Amino acid sequence: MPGIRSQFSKDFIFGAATAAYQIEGSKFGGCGESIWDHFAKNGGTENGDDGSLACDHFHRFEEDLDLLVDAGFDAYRFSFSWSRLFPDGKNLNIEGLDFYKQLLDAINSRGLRPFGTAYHWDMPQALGQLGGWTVRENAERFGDYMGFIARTFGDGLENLVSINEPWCVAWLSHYLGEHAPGLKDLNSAASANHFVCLGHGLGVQAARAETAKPIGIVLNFTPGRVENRSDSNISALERYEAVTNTWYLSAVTKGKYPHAALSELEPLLPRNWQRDMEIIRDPIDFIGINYYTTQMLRPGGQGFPHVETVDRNLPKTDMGWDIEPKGLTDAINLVSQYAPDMPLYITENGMASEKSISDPDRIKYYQDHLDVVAKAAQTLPIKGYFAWSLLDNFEWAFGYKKRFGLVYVDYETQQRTKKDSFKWWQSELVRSLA
Ligand code: GCO
Repeated sequence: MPGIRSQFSKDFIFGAATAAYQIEGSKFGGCGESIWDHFAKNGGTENGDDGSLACDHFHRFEEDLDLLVDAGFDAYRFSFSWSRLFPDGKNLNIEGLDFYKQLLDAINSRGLRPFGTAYHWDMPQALGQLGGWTVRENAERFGDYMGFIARTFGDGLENLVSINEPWCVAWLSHYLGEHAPGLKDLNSAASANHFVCLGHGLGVQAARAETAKPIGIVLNFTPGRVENRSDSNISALERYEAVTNTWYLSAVTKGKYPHAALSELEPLLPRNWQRDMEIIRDPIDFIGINYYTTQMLRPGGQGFPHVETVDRNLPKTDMGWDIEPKGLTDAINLVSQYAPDMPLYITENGMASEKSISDPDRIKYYQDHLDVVAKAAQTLPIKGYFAWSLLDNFEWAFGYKKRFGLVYVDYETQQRTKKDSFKWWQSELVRSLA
């Protein structure tokens, strides 16, 4: 019986994804304090959990890479920790440099294709203290940092992503207060919404000067739904889409912010923001799509974009997120409207489940979402799919309570155990080769 690969073109890439702070262990190797260590210390996370030990991947990366090979994956998506490389935001940490050199060698020597991300949320706290993403100087520092990544590691990478999920970096962290630095302030969110885009643009320019490898961005999408197309529902949906799904997409592909959000945020944007839009839309080579869920909305709620979510009778993940594979089709179509012909990757997709080793719910989630991707890939340039995540890991504000892994991690012993979903991937990918 043919496996999953038979539904895709021969060069379609399958991989799994992780992020530095969620797995490495920030107490090792001269890593500096990041905004996430600081946020955790100040009560921002469940149980006070933090990434100081996480999955101890810093010491166990060889074993973890063997798991990827064992599952039959082609590629590994990981991130560089800004705080490990530049603990004080300025000076290079040689131990950090050596760690990523070893990691890249170990990925390449196994024949895995390394998809690197410059920023998956662990800004050095020293820069957080200077205003984090709400100030221009840090967008400029990010540009320099990404240039460093491209210069130092570009040869060993398949491609390089600037920023993972700018919506989380800016909106979730500065307006909804759920991620570091935990602000609930529209002014800060508006500044961060612009400077994260500028950081991306400066990073792309700096990296372009250092490497010929493809450079892109990873955006997350949570398509909105409304119960009917009344005028008030439609305008609520437009405001929500503009701030959640199209702000960054439109900025990087067209150099414009969407009107339905700009109308409210413009007075709060940094002075002369318009002058940065050319940098922000500097051409990129691919877009990564992260997709987990959709939301049913209605007008209301406090604060911009003046919507509230409505509970639906859909199956839910352990995060409480509705499972709706069609949302991934919508996300793909949205991106391809803004960027026709742009190579796309599904850079994250997966679910939290409270089940430990036997996780049939997760297998079904992957099957249903892969079906959707296979259909879209018949007509659109979708080049690969990455499961989130290889390992159970530090799920940000939820600490270690939520498990997204294909591999179960016992956080006491650091023992890794393959879940059924891991074995499902393995049988699909191996069967495909037969
Ligand atoms: C992301 C996140 C991951 C999360 C995952 C599940 O890029 O969204 O980066 O780090 O763990 O999304 O919430």
